[in-house]
Amino acid sequence: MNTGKFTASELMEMENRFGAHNYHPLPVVLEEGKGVFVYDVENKEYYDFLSAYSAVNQGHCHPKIINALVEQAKRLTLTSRAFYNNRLGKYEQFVTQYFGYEKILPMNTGAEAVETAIKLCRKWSYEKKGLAENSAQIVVCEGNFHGRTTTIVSFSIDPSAYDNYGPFTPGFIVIPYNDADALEQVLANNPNVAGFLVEPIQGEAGVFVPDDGYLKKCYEICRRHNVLFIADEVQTGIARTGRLLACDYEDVHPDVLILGKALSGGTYPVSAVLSSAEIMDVIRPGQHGSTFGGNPVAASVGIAALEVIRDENLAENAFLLGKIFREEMEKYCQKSSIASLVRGKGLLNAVVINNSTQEDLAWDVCIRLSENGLLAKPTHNNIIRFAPPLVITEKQLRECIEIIQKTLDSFV
Ligand code: IF1
Repeated sequence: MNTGKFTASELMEMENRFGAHNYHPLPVVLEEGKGVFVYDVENKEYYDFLSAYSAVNQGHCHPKIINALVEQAKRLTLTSRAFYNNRLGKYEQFVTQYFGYEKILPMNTGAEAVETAIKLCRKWSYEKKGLAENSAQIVVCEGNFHGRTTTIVSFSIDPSAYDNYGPFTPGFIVIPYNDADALEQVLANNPNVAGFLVEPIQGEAGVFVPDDGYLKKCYEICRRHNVLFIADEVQTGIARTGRLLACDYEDVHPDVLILGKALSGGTYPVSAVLSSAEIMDVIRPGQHGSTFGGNPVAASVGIAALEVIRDENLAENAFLLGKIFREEMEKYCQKSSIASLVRGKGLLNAVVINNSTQEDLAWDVCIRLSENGLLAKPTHNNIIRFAPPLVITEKQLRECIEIIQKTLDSFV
């Protein structure tokens, strides 16, 4: 029977009892992952359609990335940036060439990279654009999600993200998403705007894809007003949406690019800010940093993770399979009374559940999906995000579409 192993309910009880209640997880306790699959403590297999919020694009425990992690961990893990290490320079050269930038500033989490971009933008605006001290404004969008720090939640419009966390950091202007005219107006009327921080697709908002041309228009407006176009591709980047970057769809090369999550294939916290030398050089020694940022393990893992994306053609796979997913789900939604619509790009998709008869129906759908061997999580009550690892095959995807449709059918 139970040979010293904890049961699922014991493990959940421990988290509930000793952990802060800042999450409400689905009642599934995982202990292994391989490719598109995760396994719970009873060895039940699931397709992972969350991919750790798009961090595990390369699939769970990708052997090449794990090998880079383990081999480097055996040699040297951390030096701090007080000294050089033999991995960082190679990584910095590799990443900048990979994404077409001159400079990278390495951090760990997505939120730290966003914070770094904000600081970089402000400093640039004082030292290059010539704004008066402490006057810089950064324009952000309604429905944004950029992380959890006090400054970042200062410009969230989601009460659960900011309620009772004040006082808040000033210096942000919120405009509607997917509205280039609103950006034009605010820049035309406000000479103190330093940057525009935007998600190419809003993930947390429910996978909200803006109109074609929106990013390009915004980029051009920023150019005209000498405002930095800052793309948060923490979630959309690294092949998730069917191109290496979601901005690639519109040939937009952000002035400042923010990456995280899949930059390590989900094996380690690795994030980065990329930019031109002219912008990045405003930060000089001692003016920004991190104990762990740019450590040798992160550097080794980062190279391996990006090589996997390229060598396994994961952007193409996400593009093709994403099309199939939306085509099949669109057909299904047309005749379903509980699935209203599907939207997304590449393998970042969401299905909107008709919750008019039961408010938390999406939660129940996700519970039943897990019973049927597929993990997904609801967001905003009635939206289910479907984002499998990009290594998924067409055959597997079609099997998953069937699981999803059968599960939805069981609620009619
Ligand atoms: C949580 C969502 C996903 C992000 C973008 C920065 C960050 C994130 C565009 C910060 C993080 C997260 C964090 C996670 C849930 C998650 C999420 F549902 F909230 F929106 F992915 F869909 N920019 N996204 O999406 O990165 O500091 O977390 O490394 O529970 O907060 P981080």
